[in-house]
Amino acid sequence: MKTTKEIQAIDSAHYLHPFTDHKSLAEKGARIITKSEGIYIWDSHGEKILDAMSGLWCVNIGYGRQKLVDAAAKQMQELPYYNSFFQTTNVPAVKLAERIVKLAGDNYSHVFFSSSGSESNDTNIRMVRHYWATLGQPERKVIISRKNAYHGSTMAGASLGGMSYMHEQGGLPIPDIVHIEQPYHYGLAPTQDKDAFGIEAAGWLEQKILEVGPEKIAAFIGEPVQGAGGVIIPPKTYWPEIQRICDKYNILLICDEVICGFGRLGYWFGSQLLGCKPDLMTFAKGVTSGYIPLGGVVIGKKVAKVLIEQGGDFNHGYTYSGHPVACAVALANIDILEHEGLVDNVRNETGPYLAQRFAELTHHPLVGNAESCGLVAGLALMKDKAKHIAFDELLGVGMMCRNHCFSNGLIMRAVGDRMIIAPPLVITKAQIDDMMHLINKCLDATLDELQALGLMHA
Ligand code: PXG
Repeated sequence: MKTTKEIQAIDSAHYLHPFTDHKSLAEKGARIITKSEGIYIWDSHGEKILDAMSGLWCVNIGYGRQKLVDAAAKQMQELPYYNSFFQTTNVPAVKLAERIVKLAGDNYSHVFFSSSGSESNDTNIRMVRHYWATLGQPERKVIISRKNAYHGSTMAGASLGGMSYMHEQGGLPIPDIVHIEQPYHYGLAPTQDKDAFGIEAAGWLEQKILEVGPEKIAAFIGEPVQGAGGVIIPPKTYWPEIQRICDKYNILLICDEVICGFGRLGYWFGSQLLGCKPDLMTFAKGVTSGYIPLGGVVIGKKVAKVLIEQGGDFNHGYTYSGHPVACAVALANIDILEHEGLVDNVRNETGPYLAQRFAELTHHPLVGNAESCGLVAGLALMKDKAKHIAFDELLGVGMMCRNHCFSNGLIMRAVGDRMIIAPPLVITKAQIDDMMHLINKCLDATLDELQALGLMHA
C-alpha cells in the first residue's frame, strides 16, 4: 500500500483532473477519498467528512448500498454488454425505459440512453433539429439557453451552458445557440417583488424569440433550479410563464433535469414541482445515484410520434446507449428510492426541515440570502447585506469559506461567493442538524478570518 504522499505524487505526475489548475494542486496534493458510508466519506488520513454535495450532486441514495453492487455483479455475469444498434435490445434497458416513462407521467412515451448529462444534451440538440427538419422546418435550429446555466462539458454541452469562462476555451459556443439572462432574483433585482420578477425574467425569453425570429427557433433549454451556477431558485411564476411563451411560439421546451431529477426537489422530476411540461427532459447523475455512469433523454409523446412515424433513421447513438449493467443498477436504485419513500420524504419531511433550518442562516452577519428547494440549497456571502454590497470577487471569499469547510469535515461547494449544498436524499433530520452545526461553524471561521484580515468590521 502506497502512502498518501506517494499517491499524490503519482496523481500529480499522471492524472489530469477535470476543471483543475494543476500547478496549484501539485503544490498541496489532491485529497484522496478512500471509503464511504451513508452521507459520509473518508480521506486517506482517516478524516470523516459529511458529504453535503452527494459526490457531485448524484449519490441520492447515499453511499454503501449493497443492492446496487449485487445488481451490477448479477448483470455482469449474465450479460455484461450488448448494444441496441442493429435491431437488438436488452432486458434491463427495456425495463428501465418503461419505468422512467411511468415516473415522468402521461406526457412521455420514450427514453434515449447515453452515459452522461453532457452526451444527453448533445442528443437533445441533434434530436430537436432533426424533429424540425422532419416537419419541413429545417431553418428552426437556434436553441435558447441562459447565462450561468450548466449543461455539460462537451462541445455542445458547454455551448448550451452559459459559463463564459468555459466559452473562452476551445472556440465556443458552437453556432445557433444564444443565451438570455438567468432568473436570479437576489442577484439581479432583490428589491423587486419576486413574482413580478419571475414574469419579467421569463419575458426575456419572448424578447429573444422575437429578436431572432420565431421561425428560426428550435427549443429553449433550462435547469428547473440551476445547480452548478450556484443554486439559483427561480420565482414560482417563472416556469409557468416560460411554458406559456414556448406554447405561444410553438417552441420545444427542454428541461435539464440532471440535478433536479430522481428526487432532488421532492418529485421524480423538478418540472413536476415547478409547473411546466417539457417536451424533453435530460437526466443523468441521480438515475444511478452515481454508482455507474448513465444518462439519457425522456421524450414527450409529441416529439416521439414525429421521430417514429416520419423521422426515419436518427443517425445518432453511443456504444453504451442502454448499457445493461448501468440500466440494471438504475433499476435497483429506483427500487430503493421507491421502497424507502425517499422522494416523498424529501417533499414532506427533510425538504421542509432543511428549508426552515437553512433560512435561519440569514441571521449570520455574512449571509445575505439563504434558500432551498427540496434538498438543494444556496446562500450568498455578502460584505454588507443591509446595503446589498457583495465582496470584491478577487478576494475569493467563497473559496475561503470552502477551505474552512474542507478542514472541518464538511463538503460544501463555493460558486463565486455563493455556498451551496445538495446532500444525499437519505439524510435524516438529526443529520441535517449536524450539517447545519458544521455550516455555522465554517461561516463563523470565515467571518473570523475576514475580520482578522481587516476586510470586515467586528
Ligand atoms: N446538466 C446539468 C444540469 C448538470 O448539472 C450536466 C448537464 C453534465 O453532466 P455530465 O454527466 O456530463 O457531467 C450537469 C453536470 C459543479 C458541477 O461544479 C456540476 C456538474 C458537473 C461537474 C461539475 O457543480 N453537473
